[in-house]
Amino acid sequence: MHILMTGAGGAVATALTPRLTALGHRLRFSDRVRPPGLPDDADFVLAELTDEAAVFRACDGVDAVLHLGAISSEDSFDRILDVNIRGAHNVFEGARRAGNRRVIFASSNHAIGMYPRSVTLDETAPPRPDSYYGLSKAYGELLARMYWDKHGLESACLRIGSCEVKPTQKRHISTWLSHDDLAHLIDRCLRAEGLGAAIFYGVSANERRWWRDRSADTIGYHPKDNAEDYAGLPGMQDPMPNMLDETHQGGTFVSANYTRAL
Ligand code: 15L
Repeated sequence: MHILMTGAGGAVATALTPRLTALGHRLRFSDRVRPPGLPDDADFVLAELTDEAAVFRACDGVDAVLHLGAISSEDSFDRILDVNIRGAHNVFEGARRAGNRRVIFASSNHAIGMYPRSVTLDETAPPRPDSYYGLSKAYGELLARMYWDKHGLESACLRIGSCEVKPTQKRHISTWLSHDDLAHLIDRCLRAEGLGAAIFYGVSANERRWWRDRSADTIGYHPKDNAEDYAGLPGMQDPMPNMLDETHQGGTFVSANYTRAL
């Protein structure tokens, strides 16, 4: 499938490029600057997410959009509003105008970060954002829902956990998503029939994960990696210094700017 990948210069996009290519997909890249490692003959469209016309141009002529571009952690409300909220709107609207088949939206566990770690969530769990960043991801999920309900644009919103080469901290024992499993999840979302407006968790086959959805049955997502294999490494048992972060799913995003009396 021919896919526009936004945020092409980011670490996750860089890890996905060879994997999605090996899975048979053709990539168009976009970002606000040309990623240094991109080959000269790569299909690249320069687009700030805030630049509606540039985003529309980037969406033109592809089958699907993989929207990874965003500010990827907490920031000021104004910056999140411009890049993540307005940017996601430009992408969904660009995909609709271009007649793209579907959008795969990189949502985040921070859309549900205020849930305690003691509960296991499925895809029906309403958002409980832990930050402006998480709020922007919840907004993206609602955009996806509206573009399906009103315009028939299919989507999968992936509530991604911690997409890292390998787990490096205790929280990752539950939240880790390997690059191979993410590529497999995206591939399944691209190939699924009748996706509608789906929400899935981007998490590997971690024994101690907090999220379980129906993605195995509905799209054939069968992750292979398990953070338990790394649980014995140094530092992997260290709790977070702040109790709020240690007890809530979003980790350090939870206590940042927290003003409620404890
Ligand atoms: C995310 O959504 C962030 O983009 C990433 O930087 C990590 O914080 C990750 O979640 C996580 O929760 O580990």
